[in-house]
Amino acid sequence: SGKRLRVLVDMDGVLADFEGGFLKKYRARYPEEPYITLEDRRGFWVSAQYGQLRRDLCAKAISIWESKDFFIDLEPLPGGVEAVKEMAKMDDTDVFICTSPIKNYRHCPHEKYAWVEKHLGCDFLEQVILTRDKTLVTGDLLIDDKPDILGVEPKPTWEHILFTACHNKHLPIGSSQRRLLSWSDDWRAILDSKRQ
Ligand code: UMP
Repeated sequence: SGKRLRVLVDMDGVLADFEGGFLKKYRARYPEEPYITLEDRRGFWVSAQYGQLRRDLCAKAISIWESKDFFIDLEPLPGGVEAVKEMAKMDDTDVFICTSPIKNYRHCPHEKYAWVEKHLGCDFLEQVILTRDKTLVTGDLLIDDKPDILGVEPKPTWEHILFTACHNKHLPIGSSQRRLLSWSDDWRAILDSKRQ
């Protein structure tokens, strides 16, 4: 056994059901407006696809995740909380939750911490990293549903594992990029592949 393994796990779309939570609250708040089913979602940015549907729907979409209780009310994605808890108990393994808050900081950062406390426990608050630039965070793996993770560091230390989501499932995967299809997929094998 060599050095410890450091795993960075994204929150929205990986541990918390951002897409499902968004659609439910959008439809409740704007019942007369058109919407995009999860089946028809394409591209990471929900706001961009709603803006393409109709120009004013971009702002309406943004109003949903800027509202109080949006982030705390997100349901956990199947198996995510259990996987992260199991990972954290593994020998020689450090797990951090690495998540980008929205720029409107009224509710989001607070509710992200509250979500971790609610679903993973207060001890897990030690593991939270809020950053708008994940390339600056060092780690062996970053499990994230965003296809392009860019920032000021051109050579991040982590290997990005693309977590499958409604918006990225149709994307052809780059020859070198690995995917995690869900938390039922073999995440333990991906961790083991990075151990010395
Ligand atoms: N987000 C937007 N606009 C969108 C979709 C998501 O601002 O159209 C937000 C939600 C999250 C952040 O706070 O972007 C994405 O964070 P990561 O999943 O990359 O950590």
